[in-house]
Amino acid sequence: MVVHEELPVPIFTSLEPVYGSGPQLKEAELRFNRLKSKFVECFGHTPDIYARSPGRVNLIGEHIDYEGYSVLPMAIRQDTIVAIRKCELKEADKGLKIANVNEKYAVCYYPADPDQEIDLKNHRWGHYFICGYKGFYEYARSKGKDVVKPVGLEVAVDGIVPTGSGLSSSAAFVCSSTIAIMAALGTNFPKKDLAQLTCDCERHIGTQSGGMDQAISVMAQSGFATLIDFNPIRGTEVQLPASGTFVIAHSLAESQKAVTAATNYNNRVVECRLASIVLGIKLGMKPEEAITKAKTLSDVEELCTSFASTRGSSDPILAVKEFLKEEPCSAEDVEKITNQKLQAIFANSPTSLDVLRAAKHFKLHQRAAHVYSEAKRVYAFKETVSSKLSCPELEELVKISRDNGALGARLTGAGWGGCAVALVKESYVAQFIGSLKDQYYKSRIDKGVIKKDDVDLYIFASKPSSGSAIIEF
Ligand code: NG1
Repeated sequence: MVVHEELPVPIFTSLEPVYGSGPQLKEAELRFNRLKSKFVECFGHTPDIYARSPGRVNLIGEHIDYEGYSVLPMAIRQDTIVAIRKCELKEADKGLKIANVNEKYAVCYYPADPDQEIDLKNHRWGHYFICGYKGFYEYARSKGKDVVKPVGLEVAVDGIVPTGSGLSSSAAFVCSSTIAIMAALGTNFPKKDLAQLTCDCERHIGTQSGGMDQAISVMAQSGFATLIDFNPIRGTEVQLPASGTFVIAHSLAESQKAVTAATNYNNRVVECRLASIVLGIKLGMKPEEAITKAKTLSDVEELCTSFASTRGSSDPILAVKEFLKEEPCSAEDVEKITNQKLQAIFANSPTSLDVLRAAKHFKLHQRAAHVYSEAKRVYAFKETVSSKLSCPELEELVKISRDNGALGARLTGAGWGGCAVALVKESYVAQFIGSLKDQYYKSRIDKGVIKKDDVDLYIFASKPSSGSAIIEF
Protein backbone atom coordinates (compact mmCIF):
# COMPACT_ATOMS: atom_id res chain seq x y z
CA MET A 1 0.00 0.00 0.00
CA VAL A 2 1.35 3.44 -0.89
CA VAL A 3 1.13 5.73 2.09
CA HIS A 4 0.10 9.19 0.89
CA GLU A 5 3.10 10.89 2.54
CA GLU A 6 5.38 8.82 0.28
CA LEU A 7 3.71 10.41 -2.75
CA PRO A 8 4.90 13.60 -4.43
CA VAL A 9 2.91 16.82 -4.16
CA PRO A 10 -0.21 16.44 -6.35
CA ILE A 11 -0.39 18.46 -9.55
CA PHE A 12 -3.81 19.72 -10.69
CA THR A 13 -4.89 21.52 -13.82
CA SER A 14 -7.83 23.26 -12.23
CA LEU A 15 -8.63 24.79 -8.86
CA GLU A 16 -11.60 22.55 -7.90
CA PRO A 17 -9.58 19.63 -6.50
CA VAL A 18 -7.99 22.06 -4.03
CA TYR A 19 -10.75 24.55 -3.28
CA GLY A 20 -13.90 22.50 -3.89
CA SER A 21 -16.81 23.96 -5.83
CA GLY A 22 -18.38 26.38 -3.33
CA PRO A 23 -17.65 30.02 -2.44
CA GLN A 24 -14.04 29.09 -1.68
CA LEU A 25 -13.52 28.36 -5.37
CA LYS A 26 -14.79 31.80 -6.39
CA GLU A 27 -12.45 33.44 -3.88
CA ALA A 28 -9.53 31.32 -5.14
CA GLU A 29 -10.26 32.21 -8.80
CA LEU A 30 -10.18 35.91 -7.95
CA ARG A 31 -6.91 35.51 -6.06
CA PHE A 32 -5.19 33.51 -8.80
CA ASN A 33 -6.28 36.12 -11.40
CA ARG A 34 -5.04 38.97 -9.26
CA LEU A 35 -1.74 37.18 -8.66
CA LYS A 36 -1.28 36.56 -12.38
CA SER A 37 -1.94 40.25 -13.15
CA LYS A 38 0.56 41.27 -10.48
CA PHE A 39 3.11 38.92 -11.99
CA VAL A 40 2.59 40.30 -15.50
CA GLU A 41 2.74 43.86 -14.17
CA CYS A 42 6.06 43.17 -12.38
CA PHE A 43 7.82 40.92 -14.86
CA GLY A 44 6.14 41.49 -18.23
CA HIS A 45 5.04 37.89 -18.78
CA THR A 46 2.92 35.16 -17.14
CA PRO A 47 4.30 32.71 -14.56
CA ASP A 48 5.30 29.14 -15.45
CA ILE A 49 3.51 27.53 -12.53
CA TYR A 50 1.84 28.15 -9.13
CA ALA A 51 2.14 26.41 -5.77
CA ARG A 52 -0.01 26.75 -2.67
CA SER A 53 0.28 25.64 0.94
CA PRO A 54 -2.19 26.20 3.77
CA GLY A 55 -1.87 27.54 7.30
CA ARG A 56 -3.01 25.34 10.16
CA VAL A 57 -4.72 25.35 13.50
CA ASN A 58 -3.28 23.03 16.10
CA LEU A 59 -6.02 21.19 17.93
CA ILE A 60 -3.82 19.76 20.65
CA GLY A 61 -0.13 19.36 21.50
CA GLU A 62 1.46 22.79 21.99
CA HIS A 63 5.19 23.20 22.41
CA ILE A 64 6.00 19.52 22.20
CA ASP A 65 6.82 19.00 18.51
CA TYR A 66 10.40 20.22 19.00
CA GLU A 67 10.71 17.69 21.83
CA GLY A 68 9.85 14.86 19.43
CA TYR A 69 6.25 14.34 20.55
CA SER A 70 3.22 13.85 18.31
CA VAL A 71 0.76 16.68 17.71
CA LEU A 72 -2.70 16.89 16.17
CA PRO A 73 -3.34 19.88 13.88
CA MET A 74 -5.56 20.42 10.86
CA ALA A 75 -4.98 22.61 7.81
CA ILE A 76 -7.20 25.67 7.45
CA ARG A 77 -8.58 27.09 4.20
CA GLN A 78 -6.35 30.19 4.33
CA ASP A 79 -3.19 29.64 2.30
CA THR A 80 -0.25 31.21 0.50
CA ILE A 81 -0.03 31.04 -3.29
CA VAL A 82 3.29 31.50 -5.05
CA ALA A 83 3.53 32.21 -8.79
CA ILE A 84 6.98 31.53 -10.25
CA ARG A 85 8.98 31.67 -13.47
CA LYS A 86 12.46 30.43 -14.17
CA CYS A 87 14.56 32.87 -16.19
CA GLU A 88 18.05 33.52 -17.49
CA LEU A 89 20.57 34.62 -14.91
CA LYS A 90 21.86 37.92 -16.23
CA GLU A 91 25.16 39.37 -15.13
CA ALA A 92 24.86 42.26 -12.71
CA ASP A 93 21.23 41.35 -12.19
CA LYS A 94 19.81 40.18 -8.90
CA GLY A 95 18.87 36.55 -9.43
CA LEU A 96 15.72 36.30 -7.31
CA LYS A 97 12.95 38.88 -7.49
CA ILE A 98 10.04 38.46 -5.11
CA ALA A 99 6.90 40.58 -5.37
CA ASN A 100 3.71 40.49 -3.31
CA VAL A 101 0.14 41.39 -4.25
CA ASN A 102 -0.09 43.13 -0.91
CA GLU A 103 1.44 46.61 -1.35
CA LYS A 104 2.56 46.49 2.28
CA TYR A 105 5.35 44.15 1.19
CA ALA A 106 7.89 45.85 -1.09
CA VAL A 107 9.64 43.84 -3.84
CA CYS A 108 12.67 41.96 -2.42
CA TYR A 109 15.83 41.14 -4.38
CA TYR A 110 18.34 38.41 -3.48
CA PRO A 111 21.30 36.84 -5.27
CA ALA A 112 20.82 33.40 -6.82
CA ASP A 113 23.24 31.85 -4.35
CA PRO A 114 21.87 28.88 -2.38
CA ASP A 115 24.62 29.34 0.22
CA GLN A 116 23.82 32.96 1.03
CA GLU A 117 23.39 33.79 4.71
CA ILE A 118 20.04 35.22 5.73
CA ASP A 119 20.49 38.60 7.37
CA LEU A 120 18.63 37.95 10.63
CA LYS A 121 19.36 41.35 12.06
CA ASN A 122 17.44 42.87 9.14
CA HIS A 123 14.15 41.05 9.07
CA ARG A 124 12.50 41.18 5.62
CA TRP A 125 9.42 39.29 4.43
CA GLY A 126 11.33 37.82 1.46
CA HIS A 127 13.64 35.96 3.88
CA TYR A 128 11.01 33.20 4.14
CA PHE A 129 11.30 32.57 0.40
CA ILE A 130 15.07 32.32 0.78
CA CYS A 131 14.57 29.69 3.50
CA GLY A 132 12.76 27.59 0.90
CA TYR A 133 15.39 28.38 -1.73
CA LYS A 134 18.23 27.25 0.53
CA GLY A 135 16.20 24.23 1.65
CA PHE A 136 15.63 23.07 -1.90
CA TYR A 137 19.35 23.05 -2.67
CA GLU A 138 20.32 21.54 0.71
CA TYR A 139 17.94 18.64 0.11
CA ALA A 140 18.96 18.14 -3.53
CA ARG A 141 22.63 18.07 -2.53
CA SER A 142 22.03 15.69 0.38
CA LYS A 143 20.35 13.28 -2.03
CA GLY A 144 23.30 13.54 -4.40
CA LYS A 145 20.89 14.64 -7.12
CA ASP A 146 22.33 16.38 -10.15
CA VAL A 147 22.46 19.69 -8.49
CA VAL A 148 20.51 22.14 -10.54
CA LYS A 149 22.63 25.18 -11.26
CA PRO A 150 21.25 28.33 -9.70
CA VAL A 151 18.90 30.12 -12.07
CA GLY A 152 17.06 33.41 -11.96
CA LEU A 153 13.60 33.28 -10.47
CA GLU A 154 10.70 35.71 -10.77
CA VAL A 155 8.18 35.26 -8.01
CA ALA A 156 4.88 36.80 -6.90
CA VAL A 157 3.17 35.90 -3.65
CA ASP A 158 -0.36 36.13 -2.29
CA GLY A 159 -0.86 35.05 1.32
CA ILE A 160 -4.10 35.18 3.30
CA VAL A 161 -3.04 33.36 6.47
CA PRO A 162 -3.11 36.11 9.12
CA THR A 163 0.47 36.81 10.13
CA GLY A 164 1.69 36.46 13.72
CA SER A 165 -1.53 34.67 14.58
CA GLY A 166 -0.34 31.20 15.57
CA LEU A 167 -1.82 29.86 12.32
CA SER A 168 1.51 29.27 10.61
CA SER A 169 1.60 31.90 7.93
CA SER A 170 5.36 31.34 7.93
CA ALA A 171 5.10 27.62 7.16
CA ALA A 172 2.46 28.33 4.49
CA PHE A 173 4.94 30.72 2.85
CA VAL A 174 8.06 28.55 3.26
CA CYS A 175 6.27 25.40 2.03
CA SER A 176 4.61 27.08 -0.96
CA SER A 177 7.95 28.72 -1.87
CA THR A 178 9.91 25.46 -1.67
CA ILE A 179 7.30 23.61 -3.70
CA ALA A 180 7.14 26.40 -6.29
CA ILE A 181 10.94 26.32 -6.70
CA MET A 182 10.85 22.54 -6.96
CA ALA A 183 8.11 22.66 -9.60
CA ALA A 184 9.77 25.46 -11.58
CA LEU A 185 12.94 23.39 -11.72
CA GLY A 186 10.98 20.42 -13.00
CA THR A 187 11.17 18.07 -10.03
CA ASN A 188 8.91 16.76 -7.25
CA PHE A 189 9.84 15.18 -3.91
CA PRO A 190 7.88 12.83 -1.62
CA LYS A 191 5.68 14.79 0.79
CA LYS A 192 7.36 13.39 3.89
CA ASP A 193 10.78 14.55 2.63
CA LEU A 194 9.32 17.97 1.87
CA ALA A 195 7.82 18.14 5.36
CA GLN A 196 11.24 17.44 6.87
CA LEU A 197 13.20 19.72 4.56
CA THR A 198 10.84 22.67 5.00
CA CYS A 199 11.01 22.21 8.78
CA ASP A 200 14.81 22.22 8.61
CA CYS A 201 15.05 25.18 6.26
CA GLU A 202 12.56 27.39 8.10
CA ARG A 203 15.07 27.33 10.96
CA HIS A 204 17.26 29.64 8.80
CA ILE A 205 14.86 32.38 9.92
CA GLY A 206 16.14 31.92 13.47
CA THR A 207 13.39 29.95 15.23
CA GLN A 208 14.21 26.40 16.26
CA SER A 209 10.81 25.17 15.11
CA GLY A 210 9.62 21.65 15.70
CA GLY A 211 8.11 20.66 12.35
CA MET A 212 4.38 20.46 13.03
CA ASP A 213 3.42 23.39 10.81
CA GLN A 214 5.33 22.35 7.74
CA ALA A 215 4.25 18.71 8.12
CA ILE A 216 0.53 19.52 8.24
CA SER A 217 0.83 22.16 5.52
CA VAL A 218 2.41 19.66 3.13
CA MET A 219 0.53 16.50 4.11
CA ALA A 220 -2.99 17.63 5.06
CA GLN A 221 -5.91 15.73 3.53
CA SER A 222 -9.20 17.53 3.04
CA GLY A 223 -11.80 16.50 5.62
CA PHE A 224 -9.32 15.19 8.20
CA ALA A 225 -7.18 16.41 11.04
CA THR A 226 -3.80 14.66 11.18
CA LEU A 227 -1.87 13.05 14.01
CA ILE A 228 1.75 13.92 13.20
CA ASP A 229 4.60 11.81 14.54
CA PHE A 230 8.22 12.86 14.24
CA ASN A 231 11.54 11.08 13.67
CA PRO A 232 10.57 10.11 11.05
CA ILE A 233 7.68 12.39 10.09
CA ARG A 234 4.45 10.47 9.62
CA GLY A 235 0.83 11.55 9.30
CA THR A 236 -2.26 9.59 10.37
CA GLU A 237 -5.66 10.90 9.34
CA VAL A 238 -8.04 11.59 12.20
CA GLN A 239 -11.74 11.88 11.40
CA LEU A 240 -13.39 14.55 13.53
CA PRO A 241 -17.03 14.29 14.63
CA ALA A 242 -19.19 15.46 11.73
CA SER A 243 -21.49 17.31 14.12
CA GLY A 244 -18.88 19.89 15.14
CA THR A 245 -16.91 22.75 13.56
CA PHE A 246 -13.94 24.50 15.05
CA VAL A 247 -14.24 28.26 15.29
CA ILE A 248 -10.94 30.18 15.34
CA ALA A 249 -10.87 33.64 16.94
CA HIS A 250 -7.93 36.03 16.94
CA SER A 251 -7.03 37.88 20.15
CA LEU A 252 -5.81 40.72 17.87
CA ALA A 253 -2.43 40.69 19.64
CA GLU A 254 0.24 39.83 17.05
CA SER A 255 3.08 37.45 17.95
CA GLN A 256 6.30 38.19 16.07
CA LYS A 257 7.94 34.86 16.68
CA ALA A 258 11.07 35.28 14.57
CA VAL A 259 11.83 38.68 16.10
CA THR A 260 11.24 37.59 19.72
CA ALA A 261 12.81 34.14 19.34
CA ALA A 262 15.62 34.68 21.87
CA THR A 263 13.27 35.52 24.73
CA ASN A 264 10.21 33.49 23.76
CA TYR A 265 10.17 30.51 21.40
CA ASN A 266 13.84 29.50 21.38
CA ASN A 267 14.00 30.16 25.10
CA ARG A 268 11.52 27.31 25.62
CA VAL A 269 13.49 25.02 23.31
CA VAL A 270 16.70 25.72 25.26
CA GLU A 271 14.94 25.22 28.62
CA CYS A 272 13.65 21.84 27.42
CA ARG A 273 17.15 20.84 26.31
CA LEU A 274 18.58 21.81 29.72
CA ALA A 275 15.80 19.90 31.47
CA SER A 276 16.63 16.81 29.37
CA ILE A 277 20.32 17.03 30.19
CA VAL A 278 19.73 17.52 33.93
CA LEU A 279 17.20 14.65 34.06
CA GLY A 280 19.61 12.45 32.10
CA ILE A 281 22.42 13.12 34.59
CA LYS A 282 20.21 12.73 37.68
CA LEU A 283 18.95 9.44 36.30
CA GLY A 284 22.41 7.96 35.79
CA MET A 285 23.99 9.34 32.61
CA LYS A 286 27.50 10.76 32.74
CA PRO A 287 27.43 14.53 32.10
CA GLU A 288 29.26 14.25 28.74
CA GLU A 289 26.91 11.47 27.67
CA ALA A 290 23.82 13.47 28.63
CA ILE A 291 25.12 16.52 26.77
CA THR A 292 25.59 14.56 23.56
CA LYS A 293 22.60 12.22 23.80
CA ALA A 294 19.84 14.04 25.67
CA LYS A 295 18.71 16.45 22.96
CA THR A 296 15.01 16.41 23.80
CA LEU A 297 12.75 15.32 26.63
CA SER A 298 11.65 12.34 24.55
CA ASP A 299 15.28 11.12 24.69
CA VAL A 300 15.12 10.78 28.49
CA GLU A 301 11.49 9.72 28.87
CA GLU A 302 12.40 6.08 29.26
CA LEU A 303 14.79 6.88 32.09
CA CYS A 304 12.02 8.90 33.74
CA THR A 305 9.42 6.14 33.40
CA SER A 306 11.78 3.51 34.78
CA PHE A 307 12.37 5.80 37.75
CA ALA A 308 8.57 6.13 38.10
CA SER A 309 8.19 2.34 37.99
CA THR A 310 10.26 2.08 41.19
CA ARG A 311 7.40 4.04 42.78
CA GLY A 312 4.66 1.95 41.21
CA SER A 313 3.82 4.45 38.47
CA SER A 314 4.49 4.92 34.78
CA ASP A 315 4.28 8.70 34.83
CA PRO A 316 7.56 10.45 33.83
CA ILE A 317 6.43 13.52 35.76
CA LEU A 318 7.39 11.72 38.97
CA ALA A 319 11.03 12.08 37.92
CA VAL A 320 10.44 15.75 37.08
CA LYS A 321 9.04 16.34 40.58
CA GLU A 322 11.94 14.49 42.18
CA PHE A 323 14.86 15.96 40.23
CA LEU A 324 13.91 19.39 38.87
CA LYS A 325 13.31 22.20 41.33
CA GLU A 326 10.17 24.26 40.85
CA GLU A 327 12.03 27.51 41.43
CA PRO A 328 13.70 28.96 38.33
CA CYS A 329 17.41 28.16 38.27
CA SER A 330 20.41 30.18 37.13
CA ALA A 331 23.02 29.20 34.54
CA GLU A 332 25.44 28.51 37.43
CA ASP A 333 22.96 26.13 39.10
CA VAL A 334 22.75 24.10 35.88
CA GLU A 335 26.51 24.21 35.27
CA LYS A 336 27.12 22.66 38.70
CA ILE A 337 25.27 19.60 37.41
CA THR A 338 26.58 19.55 33.83
CA ASN A 339 30.21 20.33 34.74
CA GLN A 340 30.32 22.35 31.57
CA LYS A 341 29.60 25.97 30.70
CA LEU A 342 26.28 26.43 28.94
CA GLN A 343 28.06 28.50 26.28
CA ALA A 344 30.15 25.41 25.48
CA ILE A 345 27.13 23.10 25.38
CA PHE A 346 25.38 25.35 22.86
CA ALA A 347 28.53 26.49 21.03
CA ASN A 348 27.22 25.25 17.67
CA SER A 349 23.86 26.94 17.90
CA PRO A 350 24.02 30.72 17.48
CA THR A 351 20.29 31.11 18.14
CA SER A 352 20.65 29.22 21.45
CA LEU A 353 23.59 31.44 22.41
CA ASP A 354 21.25 34.41 21.86
CA VAL A 355 18.88 32.78 24.36
CA LEU A 356 21.65 32.35 26.94
CA ARG A 357 22.58 36.03 26.58
CA ALA A 358 18.98 37.14 27.08
CA ALA A 359 17.90 34.72 29.84
CA LYS A 360 18.04 35.60 33.53
CA HIS A 361 16.98 32.15 34.69
CA PHE A 362 15.55 28.87 33.39
CA LYS A 363 12.32 27.08 34.27
CA LEU A 364 13.24 23.42 33.86
CA HIS A 365 10.59 21.83 36.07
CA GLN A 366 7.69 23.63 34.37
CA ARG A 367 8.93 22.88 30.86
CA ALA A 368 9.42 19.17 31.43
CA ALA A 369 6.12 18.79 33.32
CA HIS A 370 4.29 20.56 30.48
CA VAL A 371 5.86 18.49 27.71
CA TYR A 372 5.21 15.11 29.36
CA SER A 373 1.60 15.93 30.28
CA GLU A 374 0.74 17.64 26.96
CA ALA A 375 2.16 14.69 25.01
CA LYS A 376 -0.37 12.42 26.75
CA ARG A 377 -3.27 14.79 26.08
CA VAL A 378 -2.73 14.46 22.33
CA TYR A 379 -3.56 10.75 22.50
CA ALA A 380 -6.46 11.30 24.89
CA PHE A 381 -7.92 13.82 22.42
CA LYS A 382 -7.45 11.45 19.48
CA GLU A 383 -9.18 8.70 21.44
CA THR A 384 -12.09 11.01 22.26
CA VAL A 385 -12.70 12.32 18.77
CA SER A 386 -12.32 8.95 17.11
CA SER A 387 -14.47 7.05 19.58
CA LYS A 388 -18.20 6.95 18.92
CA LEU A 389 -20.30 8.87 21.41
CA SER A 390 -22.60 5.93 21.73
CA CYS A 391 -22.13 2.70 23.71
CA PRO A 392 -23.43 -0.85 23.14
CA GLU A 393 -26.38 -0.37 25.51
CA LEU A 394 -27.50 2.80 23.74
CA GLU A 395 -27.14 1.15 20.34
CA GLU A 396 -29.34 -1.70 21.51
CA LEU A 397 -31.94 0.61 23.03
CA VAL A 398 -32.15 2.74 19.90
CA LYS A 399 -32.51 -0.36 17.75
CA ILE A 400 -35.28 -1.85 19.93
CA SER A 401 -37.08 1.50 19.90
CA ARG A 402 -36.99 1.66 16.12
CA ASP A 403 -38.01 -1.99 15.77
CA ASN A 404 -40.99 -1.28 17.99
CA GLY A 405 -42.45 1.50 15.92
CA ALA A 406 -40.64 4.66 17.07
CA LEU A 407 -40.72 7.29 14.31
CA GLY A 408 -37.12 8.14 15.24
CA ALA A 409 -34.73 7.36 18.10
CA ARG A 410 -31.24 8.50 19.08
CA LEU A 411 -28.97 9.07 22.03
CA THR A 412 -29.52 12.36 23.85
CA GLY A 413 -27.00 14.60 25.62
CA ALA A 414 -23.27 14.01 25.57
CA GLY A 415 -23.53 10.29 25.01
CA TRP A 416 -21.22 7.45 26.10
CA GLY A 417 -24.18 6.29 28.21
CA GLY A 418 -27.32 7.97 29.52
CA CYS A 419 -30.64 8.14 27.71
CA ALA A 420 -32.01 7.62 24.26
CA VAL A 421 -35.00 9.67 23.14
CA ALA A 422 -37.62 8.26 20.82
CA LEU A 423 -40.51 9.94 19.05
CA VAL A 424 -43.59 7.76 19.29
CA LYS A 425 -47.22 8.24 18.12
CA GLU A 426 -49.44 9.31 21.03
CA SER A 427 -51.87 6.39 20.57
CA TYR A 428 -49.00 3.93 20.71
CA VAL A 429 -47.07 5.15 23.78
CA ALA A 430 -48.30 2.60 26.34
CA GLN A 431 -47.68 -0.35 24.03
CA PHE A 432 -44.26 1.03 23.11
CA ILE A 433 -43.21 1.38 26.75
CA GLY A 434 -44.48 -2.15 27.44
CA SER A 435 -42.39 -3.56 24.57
CA LEU A 436 -39.25 -1.83 25.78
CA LYS A 437 -39.81 -3.07 29.31
CA ASP A 438 -39.97 -6.62 27.92
CA GLN A 439 -37.18 -6.43 25.43
CA TYR A 440 -34.66 -4.19 27.16
CA TYR A 441 -35.33 -3.79 30.89
CA LYS A 442 -36.61 -7.26 31.86
CA SER A 443 -33.25 -8.98 31.37
CA ARG A 444 -31.57 -6.19 33.39
CA ILE A 445 -34.11 -6.57 36.21
CA ASP A 446 -33.41 -10.32 36.18
CA LYS A 447 -29.67 -9.65 36.44
CA GLY A 448 -30.22 -7.21 39.31
CA VAL A 449 -28.99 -4.14 37.38
CA ILE A 450 -32.17 -2.30 38.45
CA LYS A 451 -35.11 -3.09 40.75
CA LYS A 452 -38.45 -4.11 39.19
CA ASP A 453 -40.28 -1.36 41.12
CA ASP A 454 -37.89 1.31 39.83
CA VAL A 455 -38.38 0.63 36.14
CA ASP A 456 -40.71 3.63 35.71
CA LEU A 457 -37.84 5.89 36.76
CA TYR A 458 -35.91 4.64 33.75
CA ILE A 459 -38.55 4.70 31.04
CA PHE A 460 -41.19 7.40 30.88
CA ALA A 461 -43.00 9.62 28.40
CA SER A 462 -42.78 13.36 28.58
CA LYS A 463 -44.41 16.29 26.84
CA PRO A 464 -42.50 19.56 26.53
CA SER A 465 -42.65 21.05 29.99
CA SER A 466 -42.61 24.60 31.40
CA GLY A 467 -39.57 26.54 32.66
CA SER A 468 -38.47 27.97 36.04
CA ALA A 469 -40.91 29.87 38.18
CA ILE A 470 -41.20 31.60 41.53
CA ILE A 471 -44.30 30.66 43.39
CA GLU A 472 -45.75 32.81 46.14
CA PHE A 473 -48.88 31.78 48.00
P1 NG1 B 1 3.19 29.09 15.31
O1 NG1 B 1 3.23 30.00 16.47
O2 NG1 B 1 1.83 28.82 14.79
O3 NG1 B 1 4.10 29.51 14.20
C1 NG1 B 1 4.96 27.50 16.58
C2 NG1 B 1 5.93 26.51 15.92
C3 NG1 B 1 5.40 25.06 15.99
C4 NG1 B 1 5.01 24.68 17.40
C5 NG1 B 1 4.07 25.77 17.98
C6 NG1 B 1 3.71 25.52 19.44
C7 NG1 B 1 7.22 27.42 14.05
C8 NG1 B 1 7.29 27.64 12.58
N1 NG1 B 1 6.13 26.86 14.52
O4 NG1 B 1 3.79 27.64 15.81
O5 NG1 B 1 6.39 24.19 15.48
O6 NG1 B 1 6.13 24.47 18.23
O7 NG1 B 1 4.65 27.08 17.89
O8 NG1 B 1 3.05 24.31 19.59
O9 NG1 B 1 8.16 27.74 14.76
